[in-house]
Amino acid sequence: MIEKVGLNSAISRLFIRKFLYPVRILAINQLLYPSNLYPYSDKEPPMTLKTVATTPYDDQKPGTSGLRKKVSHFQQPNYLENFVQAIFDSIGDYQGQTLVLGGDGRYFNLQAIQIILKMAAANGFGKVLVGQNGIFSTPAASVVIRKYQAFGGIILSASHNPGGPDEDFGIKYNTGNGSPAPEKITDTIYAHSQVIEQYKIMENTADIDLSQPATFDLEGMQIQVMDAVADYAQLMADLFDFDAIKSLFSNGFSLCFDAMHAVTGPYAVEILENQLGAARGSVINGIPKTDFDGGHPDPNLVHAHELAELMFSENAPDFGAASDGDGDRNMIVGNNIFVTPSDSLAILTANAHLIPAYKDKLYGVARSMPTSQAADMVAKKMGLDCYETPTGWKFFGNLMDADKVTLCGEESFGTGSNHIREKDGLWAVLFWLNILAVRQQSVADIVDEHWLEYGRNYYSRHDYEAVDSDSANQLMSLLRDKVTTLSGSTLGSLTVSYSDDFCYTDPVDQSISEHQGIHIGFTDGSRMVFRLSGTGTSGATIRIYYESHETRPDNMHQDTQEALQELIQLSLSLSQLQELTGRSEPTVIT
Ligand code: VG1
Ligand code: CO
Repeated sequence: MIEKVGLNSAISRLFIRKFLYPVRILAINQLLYPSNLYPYSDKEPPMTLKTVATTPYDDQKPGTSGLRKKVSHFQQPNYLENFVQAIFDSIGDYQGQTLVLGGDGRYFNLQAIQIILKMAAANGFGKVLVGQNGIFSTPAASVVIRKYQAFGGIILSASHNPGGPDEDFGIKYNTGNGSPAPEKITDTIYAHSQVIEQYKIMENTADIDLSQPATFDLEGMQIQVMDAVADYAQLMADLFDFDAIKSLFSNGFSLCFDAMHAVTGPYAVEILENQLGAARGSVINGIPKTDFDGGHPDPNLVHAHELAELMFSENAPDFGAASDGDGDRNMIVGNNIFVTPSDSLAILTANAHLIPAYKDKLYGVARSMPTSQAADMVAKKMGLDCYETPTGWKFFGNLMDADKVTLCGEESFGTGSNHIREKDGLWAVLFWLNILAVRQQSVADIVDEHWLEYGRNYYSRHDYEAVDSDSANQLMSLLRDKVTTLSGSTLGSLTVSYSDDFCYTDPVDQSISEHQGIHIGFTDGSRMVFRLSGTGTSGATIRIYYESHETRPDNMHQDTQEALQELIQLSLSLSQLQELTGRSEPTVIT
C-alpha cells in the first residue's frame, strides 16, 4: 500500500513537474505581467524549486525533546530551514512518502508550518498530513503518524515552556512508529546541522490555507489539511469504556479540566463535554492562544493555580485535571488531594484490569529513572517486568515496539501506553475517569487504599531555574566525582547503598546513553537524583528529585516536604548548591 502510494505520487510528481508545471507557470506569468514586461523568456520559466546556500549554526543539538530556543533565535536567517533540512538529510529515503506536520499552536507555529510545507515539497515528500490551523497535539500527531503509516512527523512545540514573541519555540522529529526520534537519529540530525551547506525550498508559491480540512497540491506534493481532533478522539473511544464514563457524568459527577489556553482545549471540549457529557464549562481556559494567555502551560499546582485553588476549596468538584502546551502531560487532582504523577502511574497499573484496552494483557511497566518507585511496587506484586530508563519519552519507544512494556510514566506529569508512542495527557484523564466510573469511589479513597496496600512513596522535585550554566555544570561535575566514593558510607541517618551517574543500555538495541543523572540510593529505599534539564532555553535548570518509602499506616498523611526534609538537607550539603549557584531556594517545587 505504501509503495503503491509512493509510486503513484512519484509518477504524478514527474508528470506535473515536466508538463503541467511549466505550462501553469507560463499562464500565471502571462496574467501577472503584461507581455511587454514579462521578464522571462518562454524557454526559461522561473524555477520554483530553489536550493539556498546556507552556513551552519553551532547550537542545533536537540535536547530531551527536540530543539528548543527563543522565538527570535528561530527567526534568525535560515535557522529553522537549516534544522528542517538537517532532519530531512538524516531520516533515510522518504521520497514520495507521507509526513505528518502540526504543532501546539504557539507563536510562530503557522509561519514555520508554511516554510516546512514548502521544504517538504522541494525535498520530495509525496504527501503531508497537516492539522487544521497547523494544530496537532503531540499525542494526536503520534496517532496520525501510526494510523496513516506515515514515514514520520514534525511536531512544533516547546511543550510546557511559555509561548509568544519573546518566549520559546521548538521542533522535533518523530519516526514512523510515532515515537520521538531516538538518540541515534537526533545525533545524526545534529551532525548534519553542523556541516549544512544548502537547503531546498519551493519559492514563489502561495501559502496554503490551513483554516479548514481540504486537499491541495504543492508542486506535485499533496497536502491534506485534517481535522486535528477526530482520529485522536476515535482512538480514545476504542480504548476506554465511554458508556461507563457517560453514566458517571449523568449521575452528577463533576469535573474541572484546565487546558491552560494550550492545545488540549479543543480535544478536551470534544471528548469530555461533547462525547462524554461532562457539564458545559467543565473545560476551563479551553481556547488555545499563541501565548497561552501569558501563562506557563505546565500542569502542576504552581502553574495551574486556578485549578489548584478550586480543587483545594470547599467547592471542589469530584475530579480535576490539567494538561500542558502540547497536550502530552497531565496533572490529576481529586477533591482536596493531589496525585503525584509517580503515584498516578502506579495506580493506573494496579487498576489496568478495569479498562477495556488493558484488561487482557499488560506486558510490563517502564518509568524514567527520577520517577518514584511506586510503579515498581505494583509491578513486583503483579509479576510484571519493570524498566528504568533515562528521562525523555524517546527511551520508551523501543520497549513498547518490542512488547516489553504497555504502560510508561515520568515524574514530570507524563503518563502513556503503547496505544501511541508519546505520553498522552487526555488519555491519562480518561483512564482515571474510567477507573472512577468502575470503582465508584473518590480519588482520595483510591489513593489511600493504594498506599495502604503498597506503601506511600513520598516524592518531590525541586527545580532551580535559570542558574548560571557554568555553575550548574560545576555542581554536576563535582557530584560526579563524589558519587564514585559514596557507596557504603553514612550520610546523616542514612546509609548509601548505591551511587552513580546513571548509564542506560537499551535492552532492545543495546544502545548506550551515558550521564543521565546522578542517583544516590539509600538502604531504606529512599533516593535522591540530580540532573540538568534538557528543555530549558535560558541558563541551566538544576533538578533535584527526592523519594522515600513509607509503609507505616499511621504515617501516610505527612506533609511531603517535611517527610523528605532529611534528604533535602543532605542534597544541599552534598552538592554545595548554595555556594556554587548563590541560590537559597528552589524556583519551583512539585
Ligand atoms: C522535561 C521532563 C521530562 C520530559 C521532558 C519533555 O525534561 O523532565 O521528563 O520528558 O521535559 O516533556 P528536562 O530535560 O527539562 O528535565 V514535554 O511535556 O516537553 O514533551
Ligand atoms: Co509536553
